[in-house]
Amino acid sequence: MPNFDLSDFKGVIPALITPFDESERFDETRMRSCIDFLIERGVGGLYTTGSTGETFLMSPDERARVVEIVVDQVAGRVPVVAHIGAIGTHLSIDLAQRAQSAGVDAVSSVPPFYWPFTPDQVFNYYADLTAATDLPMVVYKIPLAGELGFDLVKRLASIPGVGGIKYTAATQFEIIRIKEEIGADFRVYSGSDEMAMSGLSYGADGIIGSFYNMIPEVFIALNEAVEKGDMIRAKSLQETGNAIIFFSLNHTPTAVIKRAMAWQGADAGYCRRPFDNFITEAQEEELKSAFRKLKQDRSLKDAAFLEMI
Ligand code: MN9
Repeated sequence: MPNFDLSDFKGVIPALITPFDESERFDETRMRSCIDFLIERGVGGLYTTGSTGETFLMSPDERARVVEIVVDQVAGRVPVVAHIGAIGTHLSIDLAQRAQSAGVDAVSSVPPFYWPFTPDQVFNYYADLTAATDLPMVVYKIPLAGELGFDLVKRLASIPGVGGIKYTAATQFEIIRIKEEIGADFRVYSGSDEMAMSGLSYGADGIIGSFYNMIPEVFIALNEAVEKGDMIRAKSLQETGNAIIFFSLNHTPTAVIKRAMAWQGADAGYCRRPFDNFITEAQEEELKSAFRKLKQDRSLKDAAFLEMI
């Protein structure tokens, strides 16, 4: 039985990284310590095995095992949502059922990708997947996996069990439209970290993203500022976040995130190839000094890791 309802899944939610060791093996010890670090920082939940979790670089058995370890380590402290998306319906159903057995609170999936599936095929994919477990489903709009137009989002929302959307897009006005036309109870998670402030101020229930592994405190403060209506403070926090995000996007962002977590005492290991890593001491030192320069040039104040390097 899940510990939480989807309505408990809110606030700042890391799209959890998956630590791999120097030989690219899943590193359970590192995973457990990263989870404790994030919960101690005050995140509202965890979203496992998504893009940031390098899910498409793992076998189905590995994905299922990561989900098991996460649920075990979280031990009911915060809600856990597992991304179980794959191109094939059967494979996704299998992952969803294994995630349910592991004890997650909800599942989520990108639409089937690579081939341009028709809206009906995407609809059927989500209908089959949602029927295969008792868990709520969070559908996922992300241009990398193909377009999910507003009409299709509305149709998907009518499937019993579909409870929300992870909304990663370059525009955000649809967040207001979703709340107006689908309903206030349909959960919306803003997925572009660069636009967390606008997502939240447009009515998103939470933000799910990569950089909440690395600088959760910046976005937790931003979320609180938006809740209080302090838009000046929220904007300043978004600017700090964006300076760090845009710098990181010029490298391999997940590799940067993993090293910056390590500097804070939560060693998140390395990425799987073909991603690359900051693996030597010299590479890591170069990354640190670039961040020190960014901190100074932009007078960045609110990011914990910048105070530690
Ligand atoms: O939605 C993430 N998107 C991808 C989740 O992984 C494609 C975001 O958190 C981005 O990594 C972030 C940086 O562009 O907004």
